[in-house]
Amino acid sequence: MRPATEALIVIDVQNDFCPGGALAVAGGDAIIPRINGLLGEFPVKVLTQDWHPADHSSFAANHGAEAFSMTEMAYGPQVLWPTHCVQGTAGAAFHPALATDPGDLVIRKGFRAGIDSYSAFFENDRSTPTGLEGYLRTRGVTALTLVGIATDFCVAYSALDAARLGFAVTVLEGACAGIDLNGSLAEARAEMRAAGVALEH
Ligand code: VGL
Ligand code: ZN
Repeated sequence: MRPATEALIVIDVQNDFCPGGALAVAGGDAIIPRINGLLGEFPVKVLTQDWHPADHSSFAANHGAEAFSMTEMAYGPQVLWPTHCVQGTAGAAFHPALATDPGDLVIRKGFRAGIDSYSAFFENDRSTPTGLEGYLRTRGVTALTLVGIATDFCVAYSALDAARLGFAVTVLEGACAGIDLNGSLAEARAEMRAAGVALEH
């Protein structure tokens, strides 16, 4: 067992991000057995869930736009995604192979229609908090290991925010799956490295 100061953060292992889902990420389901094993090693375990209302502003269909095109939001550029992880749908549920019972906390994000939320810590304006920082700090956590989907979006944004907040951050890339949209994976890895995030396999 890892020390009491270490938390595992499992990002968005949901049906829509796995093969067959609305925003399927290649290999999204293949990482699940490893994650299930890791859940037994950490004293603090948090699962996140992307959780959008049907009228969410990150959905291309709500703009009459092509999926994976770009738009400009008040907080900066935003990818327009296929409709995914709509609250209460099967696509938003955790993948059935994921062992969710060991989780201490499920944190939902992206529930405000007007703003996307990749990070487990802040909305995409990088300032509206989800509350996860307070949860981790009040439990005495100082070091985080991040796994899940997608390496270059929700995992990377979470890792960068966590590093900025002063947590020691490791991303286990072998337990992550990436989207890789227009070089986003290489860019995310470079940004994480520059921020002092440890990229391990
Ligand atoms: C994610 C795109 C849209 C993710 C969530 O979990 O990385 N990506 N919503
Ligand atoms: Zn989303």
